[in-house]
Parts: sequence; structure tokens; C-alpha cells
Amino acid sequence: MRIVVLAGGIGGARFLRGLKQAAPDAEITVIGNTGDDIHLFGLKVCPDLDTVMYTLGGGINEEQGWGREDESFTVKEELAAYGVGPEWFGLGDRDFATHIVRTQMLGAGYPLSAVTEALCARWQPGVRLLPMSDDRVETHVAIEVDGEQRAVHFQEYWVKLRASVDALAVVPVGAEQAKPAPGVLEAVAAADLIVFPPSNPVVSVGTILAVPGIREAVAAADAPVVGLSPIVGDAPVRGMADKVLAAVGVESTAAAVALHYGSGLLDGWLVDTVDAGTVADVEAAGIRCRAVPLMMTDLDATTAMAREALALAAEVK
Ligand code: GDP
Ligand code: FO1
Ligand code: CA
Repeated sequence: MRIVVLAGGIGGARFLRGLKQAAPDAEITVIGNTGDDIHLFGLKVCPDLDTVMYTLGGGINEEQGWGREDESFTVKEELAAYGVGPEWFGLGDRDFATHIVRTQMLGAGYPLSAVTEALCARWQPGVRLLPMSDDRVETHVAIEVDGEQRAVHFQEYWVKLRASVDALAVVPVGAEQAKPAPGVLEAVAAADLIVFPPSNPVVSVGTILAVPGIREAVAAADAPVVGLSPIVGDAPVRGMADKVLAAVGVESTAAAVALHYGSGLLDGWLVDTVDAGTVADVEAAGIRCRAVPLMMTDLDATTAMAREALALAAEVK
């Protein structure tokens, strides 16, 4: 079975662990969000690709959900001693090595997809990890500061400002000109199942779908498309997804997110049992819906979620 997953960082990566358990014989292709990418200290950092790679490869900081385990911050401290920031982004020493290798290979002319494959040769994530595009896409967020509008990089909004001000708009800069990375459209077309994991619908899955050709390929695919809600009980399980959902005019409810994707994309949708009351609303929109436990508290719970997604897929097509 060939499964394609459109993944962001933590929510996508944790779900993938369960999916690998639930479908051990499946060939899993992950299309990763690169809209969160940022250039720092001359290095290219790809937070969501790295989160998937480290999580599935056994190198993630489990508590934090991003970055390396057993990490130290000597380089960051030394940079700070030179007055070189940003001080608000925590790049660790081990993690730095990944960005150095990536940047060196990009400088030598390799596309991001080839670089990601090379990095994965070390981590062996057990999935094929493809960036959504080899072209630069950077999500920016429009905010208002002292009565004036300005745009900041997504990481500045998320990590520095902690989404403490309203997001007026979310713009994946460069997406319109970007092409899907090699293998992306082919994987979608050949899939037996396409999954939207409980990733951020705007800045993770939404950004991937904003690359021209990807949304169209998912909509046209023969395979069933099944999603799992990142919103449980009218709030994101983790993070500030509600802020970026508001920017695109979507309520923070499991049902509203399903309708935002729409029946043109989604065949099936899983909501948490606490949101069982919304199943009928989702089904009324032409999307098959089930309420099951959606908290990824441990690997068993996450595996059970993935099994539910597989079962729903078998039902819808
Ligand atoms: P990011 O790039 O690190 O922000 O990660 P993703 O975009 O892949 O996923 C972020 C989303 O995962 C957030 O909106 C969370 O609400 C959601 N999430 C995190 N943990 C859980 C969980 O245990 N269950 C569900 N249903 N969603 C979760
Ligand atoms: N998230 C934070 O909240 N603070 C950080 O200092 C931080 C550093 C960081 C470094 C490398 C990396 O791969 C991810 C990092 N993240 C950090 C997480 C990440 O930027 C965000 O969680 C996601 O991009 C949000 O979608
Ligand atoms: Ca992310």
C-alpha cells in the first residue's frame, strides 16, 4: 500500500510514528512543509522537515517536540557574545550540524529534495521524505504594530511573538512561483491513500496545498483523502493554530477545519470523541466523519488513530 502524508512538524511527525506501526508494510511518502524555513547565520533551517526526520529517526527532543535530544547551545552563546542574534530562536549545537550540511550541499548546487534525501541517509526515518518544493517559499504573517501594518517571518510571529498579536493575513511568499519537488505529484497520483495528519491546517497543510499543482493533484487523485483534526474541543491541542485559522476566517473547531478543506479535497475526517456532536455537520458537507480518540498521548494511542484513519479510508472508497 502506498500512503502519502502532507505533514508539518510536531503533529505530522508524531502521527507518522503511529502510522508506521499501523501499516508496517506500507510505502509511506511524506510531503513536508517548507514554508517555515528560515535563513539564519547564513544557514538554511528547515524546521518541519527536521522535526519529521529527527522524530522518525530517533534524534528528537521528546519533551519539546522539535530540535535534538541531548542538545547544548555553545554556538548560540558564542554568537550572542558577538552580539549576533536572533536570540529568540534556539538553534542547538547538534542541530547546527544539520543546517551546515544542508547549506553546504545547497551551495554546491544540490536541490533541497536531494539534500533531504542525503540527510535522511543518516536518520533512516523509514519513510520517503520529500520537501513540498525545491523552490524557496517563506510564510509571512501580517500583523499590526503601533497602528501600522507590517509583515514578519512566520518564525518571528510564532516563536518570538508567540502569536500574541492577531494574524491579519498569512502569506506563503513564493508559493505561486514554486513547483512541486520531483516525485511529489507522482507520489500523489500513485497513492492508495492520502492523509492529512493533525497538522496545522493553515501554515503546514495549507502551505503545501498552496504550491501550484499539489492541491489539484490531491483533488484529482483516485485515492481516498482522509484527515485527522488538530483541533480537539474547540482548541488546538498544542500551539496557536487558532490564531492563523482566524486569519483565514476559519473557526477553531474540528468541523470548521473539515469544511475549510472541503469535500472537494477530503473524503473522510476524524474528530475527537469530545467533538462527536459535530459529526453530522461534517457529514452534511459530504465528508464521511467518525469520532474517535485523537490525543497522541503515546505510541499506542497514536497507532490506534492511524488504524482509524485506515479504516475510514477503506469505507469511503
Ligand atoms: P508544527 O509544524 O510543529 O506546528 O506541527 P504540525 O503543523 O504538524 O502540527 C501542529 C498541530 O498539531 C497543532 O495544531 C496541534 O493542535 C496538533 N496536535 C498536536 N498534538 C496533537 C494531538 O495529540 N492530537 C491532535 N489531534 N492534534 C495534535
Ligand atoms: N520553536 C520554538 O518555540 N522556539 C525555538 O527556539 C525553536 C527553535 C527551533 C530550531 C530548529 C527547529 O527545527 C525548530 C525550532 N522550533 C522552535 C520549532 C519550530 O520552529 C516551530 O515549532 C514550528 O515551525 C512551528 O510550526
Ligand atoms: Ca511548522
